[in-house]
Amino acid sequence: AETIFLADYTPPGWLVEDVSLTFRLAPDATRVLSRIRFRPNPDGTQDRFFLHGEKLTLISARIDGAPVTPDVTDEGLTCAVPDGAFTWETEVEIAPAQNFALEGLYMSNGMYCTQCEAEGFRKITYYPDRPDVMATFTVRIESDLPVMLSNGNPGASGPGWTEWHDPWPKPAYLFALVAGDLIAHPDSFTTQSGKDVALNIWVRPGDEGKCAFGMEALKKSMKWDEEVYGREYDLDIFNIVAVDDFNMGAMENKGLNVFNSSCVLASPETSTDGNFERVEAIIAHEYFHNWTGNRITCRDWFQLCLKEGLTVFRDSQFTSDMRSAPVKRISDVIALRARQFREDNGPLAHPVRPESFREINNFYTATVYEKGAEVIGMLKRLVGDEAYEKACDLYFTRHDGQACTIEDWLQVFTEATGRDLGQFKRWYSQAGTPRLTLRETWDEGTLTLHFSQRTPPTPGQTDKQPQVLPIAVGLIGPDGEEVQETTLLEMTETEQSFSFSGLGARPVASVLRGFSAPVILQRDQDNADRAFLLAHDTDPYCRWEAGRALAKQALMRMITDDAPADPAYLGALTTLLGDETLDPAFRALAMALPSEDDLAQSLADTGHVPDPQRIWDKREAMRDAMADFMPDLLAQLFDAHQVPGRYAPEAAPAAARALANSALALLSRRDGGERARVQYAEADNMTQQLAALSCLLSIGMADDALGAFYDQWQSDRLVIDKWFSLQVAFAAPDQTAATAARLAGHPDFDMKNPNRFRATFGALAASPAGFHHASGAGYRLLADWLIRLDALNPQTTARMSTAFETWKRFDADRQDMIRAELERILSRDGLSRDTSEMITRILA
Ligand code: DPP
Ligand code: ZN
Repeated sequence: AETIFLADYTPPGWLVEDVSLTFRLAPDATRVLSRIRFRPNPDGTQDRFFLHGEKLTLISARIDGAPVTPDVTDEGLTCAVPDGAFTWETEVEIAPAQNFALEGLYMSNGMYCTQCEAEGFRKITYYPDRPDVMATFTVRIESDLPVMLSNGNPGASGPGWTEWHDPWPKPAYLFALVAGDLIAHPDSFTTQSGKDVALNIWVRPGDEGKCAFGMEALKKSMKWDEEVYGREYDLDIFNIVAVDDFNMGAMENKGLNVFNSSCVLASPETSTDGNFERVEAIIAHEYFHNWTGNRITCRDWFQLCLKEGLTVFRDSQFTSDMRSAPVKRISDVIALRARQFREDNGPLAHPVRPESFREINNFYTATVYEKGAEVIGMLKRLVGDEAYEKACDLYFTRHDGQACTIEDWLQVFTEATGRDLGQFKRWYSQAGTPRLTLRETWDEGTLTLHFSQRTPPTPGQTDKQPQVLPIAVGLIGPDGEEVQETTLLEMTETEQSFSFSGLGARPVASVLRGFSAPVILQRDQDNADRAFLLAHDTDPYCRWEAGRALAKQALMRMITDDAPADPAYLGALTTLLGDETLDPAFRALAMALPSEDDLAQSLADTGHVPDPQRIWDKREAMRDAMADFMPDLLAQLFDAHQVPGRYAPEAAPAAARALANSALALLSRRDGGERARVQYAEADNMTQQLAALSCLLSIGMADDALGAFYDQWQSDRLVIDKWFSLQVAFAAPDQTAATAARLAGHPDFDMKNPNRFRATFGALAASPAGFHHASGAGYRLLADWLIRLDALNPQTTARMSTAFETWKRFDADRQDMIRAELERILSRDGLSRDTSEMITRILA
């Protein structure tokens, strides 16, 4: 298939007035009848009438009631059509039970379900499947299943049929249909203007007890969007459905969100604190799409960040308001570095708004989502909160009901603020992570910060222009008092200096506060200044970052010079951990070491060839050193942060558990697993149970607990996913691949279920020492399974092929082995467009 370019965009030749669909559901032969009213688009040309359609059996087609014979190919059909408006009708047949790609209409445990973003609707019927064609939909579903749902408001129904009508024009990617034997967890919400909205979370029988938390999250999200963005819900009903087989996290279909069950179901017994937080965030994310995505959608798929970057930014604001803002910010930075920086610094680097693709599913990336959200955050920081609100209001009023571009989004900011955003726009077009270098000079009461910025070349982009960098800075005096509050420096040049004068004694600069721009800050700072900031910085992100820099420095020296664990780092950490004024969640974050992947990247950046096994060994050695250095403090932290009483998933008790369990992980290295065994036996919630199991696994003493865990939870799919992934994650590096291979032979392994596949092979890919083991077993195993999965589910296969994206960091032997595996995958007959695009880009 050919490459599609942003520059080639042309408006659709015909627009759709409205659509009526009838579904006669049957697993192997579903009939879909469509009635679509087309009219010529005055802004387009009517030279060729083309409708997308894939894997459809065309039964009949009519124009204004008269049969026609279109030209049908693998990708769609063309047909001679009359001038002016006309009504198009087709009947097609599809086989949802044979659809393992999980795009279009498919089946999951006997339930019918759809996924149409980005281009799944064309597997349901012939249609102009592009987001700039928006229409109202009326849907009739015929089946003998008790529950039949679609977008919008419910219409008439009778025995064996139900109708739905969605009054809001939408693109086809927001279409959804669900039918099955489902149970509702019902509730309601009254909007700010007094409209009652019926709410339901629909689940399979047996999962009813896992809906209450998601429902509360939904109501909080609805209220928050009214209060913070002035956005009210616009239908009589909002349905969420949990489905076990799903490629992504969730999908914001108008009025009928479909969720991977792992992102909506939650109960104290089966879900961890992390799961609860994730459910809350994803429910909010999908709900917020109702305005940023649905009411205002994307003109074309190159504009994906228009809805995703903005909606991720909105859900992070929501989480910050519901929980701890500093902890959310630090967690987001960790995730950004782990996923987006990795992508931005490898062969898959692409701009936030890509300019070409072969398969759009491959661009649902950390860059589009997370860097896209960072770009919104920078914009808000640069224009200020008030102007941000004004610009958003203008966006919502001006573009309601439209399919928009990044230009439309930036234009409302230009108008609201009078700012020229020309240079800022580079954040959307230039790939790669800027390196921001800082040098400081001090001269008689004046501190000058000399910055320079440079973005390394990325595929297809060799020359980079300077970007607008908002750099938040504060100054801390030698006595630990802040002498300069946070101020925003705006860097626009390649090199630029900023001075602070009238200072008594030389302060320590706290730079990039709140992680004010998604850059890699390179700063020659000595450990004394880092320790000082760790002790005194008023900005939680910079404070955490100072500790991380100390830890990283210490680990790098252990890896490159065989240095012992740095006592200065251990001492500074001990002081921080013992500071009872600090949020336990913050302390838990401070205790976590830089990841293996992070260290590998830093080693590669500084001219070393990372050895994954050595990185693993030295991180283990550091954790042993931590356990040895502060045994009493750890025991005290563990005891003092036990949470009595009934489990609650709120931020405060979760923070206490996070700190206690971080302490437990280190304590277990010295107590033979004694505390973990007690905790495992007494746990009445999954957070405590899983933390204890992890500790036992990490010291190789989990055999009994693993068996007991399986016996206890074998009927709970989501918990058994954890059982699969933990065993791989905690295997010794020389056992990782063998463990994943063994689990893939377990009767509960089902490659058709993306969650189970990811639990097993995602965990392999996320264990660098095991995946990159010198034997090459990890590479071979993953390649074998990617080849198998590609025949069924290209989207998940392509996503998981990113496991190989860091390959050029490693030594020649590893590179040779990886290249051989990638070429083996690429040489397969019938390899999907998704996977072939990814492997080709990774190899390039
Ligand atoms: N649009 C979805 C989301 O990010 C992904 N398919 O919410
Ligand atoms: Zn989204």
